[in-house]
Amino acid sequence: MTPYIVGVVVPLVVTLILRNSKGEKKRGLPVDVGGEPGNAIRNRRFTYTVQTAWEGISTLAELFEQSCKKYHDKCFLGTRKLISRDVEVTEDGRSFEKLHLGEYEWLTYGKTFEAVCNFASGLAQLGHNKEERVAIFADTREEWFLALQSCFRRNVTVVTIYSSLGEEALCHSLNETEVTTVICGQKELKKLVEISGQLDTVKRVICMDDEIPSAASSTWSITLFADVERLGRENPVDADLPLPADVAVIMYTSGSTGLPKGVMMTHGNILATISAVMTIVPDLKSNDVYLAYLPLAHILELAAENVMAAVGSAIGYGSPLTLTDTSNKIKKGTKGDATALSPTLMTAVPAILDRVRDGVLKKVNSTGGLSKRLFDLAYSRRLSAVNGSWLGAWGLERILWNFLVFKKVRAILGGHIRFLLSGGAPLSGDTQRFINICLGVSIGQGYGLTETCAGGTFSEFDDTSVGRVGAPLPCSFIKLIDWPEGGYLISDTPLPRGEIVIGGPNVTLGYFKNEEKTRESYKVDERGTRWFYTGDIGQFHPDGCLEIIDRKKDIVKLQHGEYVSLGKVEAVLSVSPYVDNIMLHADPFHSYCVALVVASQSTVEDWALKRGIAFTDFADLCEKEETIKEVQTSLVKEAKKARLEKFEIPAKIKLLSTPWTPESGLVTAALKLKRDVIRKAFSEDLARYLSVLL
Ligand SMILES: *[C@@H]1O[C@H](CO)[C@@H](O)[C@H](O)[C@H]1NC(C)=O
Ligand SMILES: *[C@@H]1O[C@H](CO)[C@@H](O)[C@H](O)[C@H]1NC(C)=O
Ligand SMILES: *[C@@H]1O[C@H](CO)[C@@H](O)[C@H](O)[C@H]1NC(C)=O
Ligand SMILES: *[C@@H]1O[C@H](CO)[C@@H](O)[C@H](O)[C@H]1NC(C)=O
Ligand SMILES: CC(=O)N[C@H]1CO[C@H](CO)[C@@H](O)[C@@H]1O
Repeated sequence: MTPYIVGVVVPLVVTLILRNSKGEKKRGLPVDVGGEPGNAIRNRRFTYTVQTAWEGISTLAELFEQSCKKYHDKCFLGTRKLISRDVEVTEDGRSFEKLHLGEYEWLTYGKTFEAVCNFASGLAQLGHNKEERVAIFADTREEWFLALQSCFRRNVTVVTIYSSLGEEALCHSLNETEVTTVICGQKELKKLVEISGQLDTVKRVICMDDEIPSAASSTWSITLFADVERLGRENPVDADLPLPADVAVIMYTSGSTGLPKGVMMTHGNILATISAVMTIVPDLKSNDVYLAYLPLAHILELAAENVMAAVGSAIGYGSPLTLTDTSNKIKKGTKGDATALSPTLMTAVPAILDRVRDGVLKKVNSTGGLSKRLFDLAYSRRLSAVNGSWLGAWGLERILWNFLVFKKVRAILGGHIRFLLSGGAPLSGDTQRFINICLGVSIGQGYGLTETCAGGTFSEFDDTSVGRVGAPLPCSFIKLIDWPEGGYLISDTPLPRGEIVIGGPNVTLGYFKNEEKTRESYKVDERGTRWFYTGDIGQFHPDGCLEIIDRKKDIVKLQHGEYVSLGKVEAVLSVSPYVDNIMLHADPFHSYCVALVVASQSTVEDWALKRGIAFTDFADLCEKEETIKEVQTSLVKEAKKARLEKFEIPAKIKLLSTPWTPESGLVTAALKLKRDVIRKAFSEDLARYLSVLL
């Protein structure tokens, strides 16, 4: 056994609870760590950072092999067979693809291991040297996971790329990592063909689908996934297992500025994270069923699927567009993934949970009458019960309401969900409560970054508070450090505040081929612990839980020294019904800020009609002095309500008529503002507005 690996198995005994004087459960405890001075907290159950939860296991390849032997005959990976693909045309002439999917078909752990060994051998037979990198560029599916594990068995580093990534970013990632083999689906292969002229290093493509598009390029060879497996079966090659410090994955993340950066993760990094997640999900067992549909190119999903594989659970694959019976791509009258699978565990991003909530509310509203009143009553009764304590919320009344009202809601996700893991962005308190109550499940909310291998904090399943992201994971120390320029100090009262710094074995090696950026954000202290500087601002609650309150980049110091938190002000102003989107702009050379406001067409036009204001089109309306004045008055009203300072209220606004969409490049796929891009696109307006007021 390698000396620094500590085997820890944590029985989830919830009864072991430390309480502070107020009777509040302590979830994180202060810890003395090295490095920059600050206020550091660790997980309450661990005095050190966890590296592996399995004795003698130090890489993902070993963990996978152990699981496949232990759970040999159990179902592992499940995929639905396509029965038919139809095109439905709506009344207004738009056409939609509708799928009819069959029941799940399963590979056992034993068969999966065979497939992985075969594919790994096949890859070697195709001529892929293990020093060269493989890119996986596809939607989440069974073959993705098989390809990943195959590469791990041969110590081949995998480059992961979001299947929705744009051409420039795709070229950049493949080129920078000198990938020679790309494993992708038919849809992604078409994208590759379009940029084939710029891909100097790619020699071979392995296509997961049976059909290869006819326009394929001749500069590389194309082989079917199944053929690689067959080739390997006929010509087996010995495994070449990696060491914990070998790079397992280079994960390209779509940043909100510039080209994506590749984060290098070792086997040790990912193992530390999944060991930590193991201790978070209550009672994880081999009879759990997990619905996999988020992008595997995201660390949250990659870690989650590896956790499931480690405990012998079944993983059923689906997609966001086929999730429920009423999902866009599901043929009417046939089953969505969740109903076909009846999962017990899921991961989700807030956008998807918001969608579930809106869908349920819409349905309840449209039925109206008694059932709506019953739903509202049940919801408010449960809300006041849950508000106190989640654990105390059991009882006869709960069972009754579940039977009468919430059973149907629960059926949307298959009826058996017991735990949801949410990450990627903060979840609104409303949605969290809604899911708690209507689905009757607890949500674990995590905060972490690709750079920390998703390690960071995690809210425990019995934590009923909203708006916080929990205590440190067992694999992480969380430290707040002073940021005097931004006005956040660890000596602040009532709660210590500062920049969030994450340390531990989970912290990744840095950015691939980017020493400068790596040095900016990573530091190793005198005790050898790696720390990542997140740029997020947080505060610690007395029970050791973290709350994210701001982002360093989004804070600007004005001419007279006041600080404006752009995100905070935008959140306040966007409550105005006239605002569809808003970006605040400020710089150190002026004493006030200005804003770009994308107007909400329906509200602004309604207002204009009521006032009898004539206009030729919406763009024209947005130019009008009186419209701008009306919107600005509304912004000032919201600002006063939220008690913003005078210098935080935009002195002048530009009203825009065209929405900001991911296609326009002004916001990310998750609809976050790309400030730099927007600033550039509207630089003249911004400069003029700032100078006019001088
Ligand atoms: C794994 O691959 C890397 C990169 O090619 C290499 O540096 C390392 O030595 C390999 N590990 C083993 C155990 O062979
Ligand atoms: C690919 O990388 C090389 C250097 O590694 C660079 O010279 C070339 O311009 C890059 N090509 C593209 C298309 O980015
Ligand atoms: C449902 O109705 C309530 C008021 O009864 C309203 O607040 C809510 O926005 C409606 N939700 C949807 C999704 O229509
Ligand atoms: C829930 O508790 C908070 C404070 O703990 C309180 O402000 C709120 O009104 C409560 N909501 C309900 C529905 O009881
Ligand atoms: C895999 C990896 O990076 N492991 C490192 C985790 O951190 C400890 C010290 O905190 C190092 O000793 C390990 O090498």
